[in-house]
Amino acid sequence: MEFRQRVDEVKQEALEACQGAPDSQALEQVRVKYLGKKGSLTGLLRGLGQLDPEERPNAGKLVNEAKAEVESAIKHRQQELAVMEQQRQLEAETIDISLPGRPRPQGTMHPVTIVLNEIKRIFVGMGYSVAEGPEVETDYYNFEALNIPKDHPARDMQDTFFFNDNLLLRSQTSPVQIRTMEVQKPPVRIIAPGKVYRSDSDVTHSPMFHQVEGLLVDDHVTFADLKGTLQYFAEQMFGSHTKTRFRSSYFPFTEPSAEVDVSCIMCSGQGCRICSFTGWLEILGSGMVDPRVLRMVGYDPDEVSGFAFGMGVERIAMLKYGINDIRLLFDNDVRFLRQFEGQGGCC
Ligand code: 2U9
Repeated sequence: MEFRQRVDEVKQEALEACQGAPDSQALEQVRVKYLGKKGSLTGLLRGLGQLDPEERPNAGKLVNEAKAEVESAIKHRQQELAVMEQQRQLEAETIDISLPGRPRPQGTMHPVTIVLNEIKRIFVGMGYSVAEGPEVETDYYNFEALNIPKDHPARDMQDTFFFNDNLLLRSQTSPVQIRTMEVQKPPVRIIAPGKVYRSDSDVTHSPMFHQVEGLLVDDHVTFADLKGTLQYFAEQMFGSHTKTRFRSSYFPFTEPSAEVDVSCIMCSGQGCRICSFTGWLEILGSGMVDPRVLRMVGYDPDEVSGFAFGMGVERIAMLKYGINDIRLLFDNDVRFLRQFEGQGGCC
């Protein structure tokens, strides 16, 4: 067979093999088979020596041209295969965005947070500001400024956690109101929500609980203002049919003082186990700010008067949701907490 024909045949065979290579691995085998060290086109170059000397240059040119054509065909096929392989990979890795997502477990609002937010909403709606202060307090702000001097029997009304003679964990949020009045002239209209601490623990008491106290000081503030404010609060908190009852009481920082009951939210005042068959539930304490407290912060009790009130948030939550053990509010058992799902809006 003539040399030119032999070169053509091998080249043709190589070009067809190139085109038929299904992937880059097969294409590499084609390259090795025809252009590798022991490849057939390389073999033809080596065989040039057996030709007549005058035929060699032409024959060499022919083989080199055939090699170049096959190399170019391999390159071309390589590009084609790269595109195809990428396409195949993209299809295999495609994310099905129509698949529904896996739902993540979502927390719920804690009942104390729900009630705390509700109390804030009601008083902010009446024009009160929210004030906060430190939980570690001095004896002066927690007791002295509230008309509870050392050795006063009222100091025994609650067991306080002391760090030393002067520093303590606040047993009420009243220091916040004292601090506010020290830096602000009347009118003052604030609520002070926050954690308070008392050495007390049973089904209705916890050593840490949340209080909201309120204070309003202005010209001509009367007990009637206090009654109207707390009646409105009770209706907003427990429903528009709720009645209130003011029973006279004693607090060192208010005079006169009153404990406030609402008509039982379980039996609407008919009498049931929850209200011990009285028809009433105690929800807070209140009174007119004692003139001595006003004087202590530099106010003139002949010029201004004020009312104050205080409530335990856990107690309100227990009444509102029928919870009979305060510890449920602190255990964080999800089976308990899930019962408040969907209440209190978004976190
Ligand atoms: C200032 C003046 C007066 C806040 C008040 C009460 C009555 C009260 C209790 C309710 C349940 C505490 O959490 S509880 O145990 N509080 O009965 N608190 S009047 O009076 C103030 C506060 C600040 C300057």
